[in-house]
Amino acid sequence: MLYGVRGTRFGDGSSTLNVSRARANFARRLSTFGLVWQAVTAPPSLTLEELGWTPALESHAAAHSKTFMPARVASVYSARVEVWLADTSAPRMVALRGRALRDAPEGGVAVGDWALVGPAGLGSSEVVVECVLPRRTAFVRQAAGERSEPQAIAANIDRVLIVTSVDGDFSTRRLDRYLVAIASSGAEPVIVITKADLSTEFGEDLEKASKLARVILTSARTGLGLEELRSEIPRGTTAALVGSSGVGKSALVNVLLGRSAQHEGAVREYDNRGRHTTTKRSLFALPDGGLLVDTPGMRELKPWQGVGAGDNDVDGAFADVAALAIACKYTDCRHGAEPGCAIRAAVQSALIDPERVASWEKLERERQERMARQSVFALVQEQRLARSGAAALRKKFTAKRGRS
Ligand SMILES: Nc1nc2c(ncn2[C@@H]2O[C@H](COP(=O)(O)OP(=O)(O)OP(=O)(O)O)[C@@H](O)[C@H]2O)c(=O)[nH]1
Ligand SMILES: [Mg+2]
Ligand SMILES: [Zn+2]
Repeated sequence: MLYGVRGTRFGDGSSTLNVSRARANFARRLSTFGLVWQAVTAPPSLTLEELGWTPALESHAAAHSKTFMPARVASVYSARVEVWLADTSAPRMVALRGRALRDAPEGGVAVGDWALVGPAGLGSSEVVVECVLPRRTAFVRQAAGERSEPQAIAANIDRVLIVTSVDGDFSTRRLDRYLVAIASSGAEPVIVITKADLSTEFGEDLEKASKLARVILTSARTGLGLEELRSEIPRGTTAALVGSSGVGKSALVNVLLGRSAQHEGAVREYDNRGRHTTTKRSLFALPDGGLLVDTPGMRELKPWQGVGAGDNDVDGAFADVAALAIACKYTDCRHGAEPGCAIRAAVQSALIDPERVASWEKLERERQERMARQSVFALVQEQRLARSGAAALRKKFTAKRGRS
């Protein structure tokens, strides 16, 4: 059955009325019981579709109890999340059930995830996340520090807006890194160059960036490029802002929202770097539709592609170089002194920038190291799941025996 809370029909089915009635009843109980969480990012009242709900999510939800309500994760606080429900402007702070935490998608529950929420127990006014629904897209990186594990930055996003400023942040190498991470996310990359009011010498950066992805030149001060940026986040879609600290991500959130919802931090005078002003990932609803995720500035971005997650993400971001590599005489060509190297030939005839080749080689080397580490991580996870599965079975068995 494919049905939205407000009775918006995605498809047809005989039990649709019951589903929407059950959900409506639960929605009423949600508004009668319990405290309403006063969040900074309080959304206007949005329909499920405006929140990004899709027929695919509806069919995932159909496998669960009809009384559960779909909710979009707007902020994550370890074992609790702030969620937005359809047709109410009151966000809720809810706990995650153990199994929702345990079965969370890759990199943990993230802003933008869709969850099903329900009462904590029979007649209880407390609401909990029962499960997190499978994601359509996700921007995942390797968690900061030495640990080799994934961290989901934003989920179910249509576009990742890679933000870089004209006042010294621009780096093609860094953009390459973001593009590799986005290649396996399922989302579309757009490069947003900010603070155009601060310089007139960004022509070269603009040209380099436009070879990598679509580019929008903006200024939060003069309003340059904001209409174009808005058109990237139409109603029912979600975009995430990512980039270094101080490049003006939160300033973009504020101008697009038309109010000062996020703190903007001054950049350091000597190197124009930011001071990591934003510390939480959070969701914002734009006045003319569309949802936007603001994220804290990243010091480093190490891409993460799940083991066995399909196409190689580095090749995805470097399709031009990867296509050349296929034409090398030897399949294990290291693109050094080997005869018949198509990449070296392309560099020599100025068909490709040697810097781009160097960037590809570095990211490809990193990918191979990362895949080796990730295989270890996947194995540890598997063992952990097997242990917790066995423990759950034992508990069930003991409980059954206790009853009989
Ligand atoms: N002149 C000018 N300044 C800007 C623009 N956008 C942002 N700024 C300033 O740049 C500084 C950093 O902006 P933020 O929006 O806090 O940067 P951020 O990317 O959110 O930084 P983190 O939260 O630390 O990741 C602030 O002082 C902003 O006011 C712009 O378009 N033009
Ligand atoms: Mg910020
Ligand atoms: Zn070669």
